[in-house]
Amino acid sequence: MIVRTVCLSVGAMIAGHACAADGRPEKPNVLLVLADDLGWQDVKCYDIDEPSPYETPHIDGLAKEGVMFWQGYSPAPVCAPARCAILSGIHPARAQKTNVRGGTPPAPRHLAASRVMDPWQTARLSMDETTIAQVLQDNGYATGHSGKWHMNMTPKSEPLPRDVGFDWSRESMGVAREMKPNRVKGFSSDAADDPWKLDANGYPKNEIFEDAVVFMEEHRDQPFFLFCAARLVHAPIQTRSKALLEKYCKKLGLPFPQTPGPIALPGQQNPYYCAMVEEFDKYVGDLLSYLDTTDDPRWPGHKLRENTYIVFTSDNGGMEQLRGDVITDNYPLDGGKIRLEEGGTRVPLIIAGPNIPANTQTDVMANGLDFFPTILSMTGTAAPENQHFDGCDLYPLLTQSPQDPALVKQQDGRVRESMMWHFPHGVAMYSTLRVGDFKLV
Ligand SMILES: [Ca+2]
Ligand SMILES: [Ca+2]
Repeated sequence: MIVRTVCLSVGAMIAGHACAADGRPEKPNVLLVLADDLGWQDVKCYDIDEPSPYETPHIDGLAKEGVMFWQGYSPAPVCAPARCAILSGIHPARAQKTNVRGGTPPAPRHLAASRVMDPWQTARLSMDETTIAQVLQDNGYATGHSGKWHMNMTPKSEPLPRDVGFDWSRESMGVAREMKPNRVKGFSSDAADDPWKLDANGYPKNEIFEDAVVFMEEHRDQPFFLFCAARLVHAPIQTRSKALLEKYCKKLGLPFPQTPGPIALPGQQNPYYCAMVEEFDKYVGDLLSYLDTTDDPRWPGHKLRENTYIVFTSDNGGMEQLRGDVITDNYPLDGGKIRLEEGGTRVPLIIAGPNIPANTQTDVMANGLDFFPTILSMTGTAAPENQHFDGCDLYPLLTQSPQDPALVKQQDGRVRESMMWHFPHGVAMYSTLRVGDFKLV
């Protein structure tokens, strides 16, 4: 066990890492929690129009402990390219990784109806790119991944998490495995052998978040980086908790569904999805509670939370509809997942941790591409030589003046004034460019 109670590095002090005054170990932990398809209006503290029935007390609480971005963006409107961009810091267009499926020769979409071809794209994280996990691993961090991966062409193909810098990885479906025989039957019970056994509060066991806690418990005696990639609140739209489904049916004034058919009510009135959002929030709360209550072996007398940065976001905007189910509503944003309008790319984003002011909101633009350089600054880790970053280091913004856009600088030193997205797929085949308060589609 390594116990550091004194500041070891003048360099770390210069970089703004308080360690002399309070004895905090110089390499803080980093927890990156990535939701799947959680929309900008799906978290209560972001809900600005017609109030949704969703309850997210733990994420709302996290927002009160750090900086809440109103203009946080994902790098892409769908899962895989956003995930690759977050881990590599490379824009999906530069990486030629712009969609979920690919890696095969382009072909016309339809021989008669639509002869347009999508451009070739890799369908996976490039083995030539360096990930944030690799760089932190080289700097002495234990690096862990739990949950969804989805950065390879097929579930077993390269790169797997261990190929790109994760020491420890447990991939699983958690509660997202499709319910059998359907979503109004096959609820969880409290039987010991139920893989989704209900806990004392009625929430189903979710392997992804339990694995995340196992990783932290096994590695808390050294600095750690944990990438917890949830599968909530992605389809299948279902909940294994009958009580939660009943709760939201009641809240919405709906009868308990007798058949698994689609819920077509407009807005944010899908009781299955309501339950999923609450479950997701509860599991995030479990991680926060672990950090809040667990001693930091590297910093006697302190809890892990005091020396852990938490980055919370979603991989793309909310999925509004699927097979007749109205899932959620990103309004007042336009569109949702798979589209480049704001609803497909704007996401909840909260960052908290040492030296970051609590209860702070900002309108400064941020992007998942920023996490790599930001985490390097948080951890005092040097960037690899010749590493290109398409995002910006948010650390000066977060720690000095979270409302000052002039603190967000590109790798070339210029203040960031624009962001672009590239999605040459689907019916629209488009790019979008945001400059200041304008957006060109
Ligand atoms: Ca709403
Ligand atoms: Ca997603």
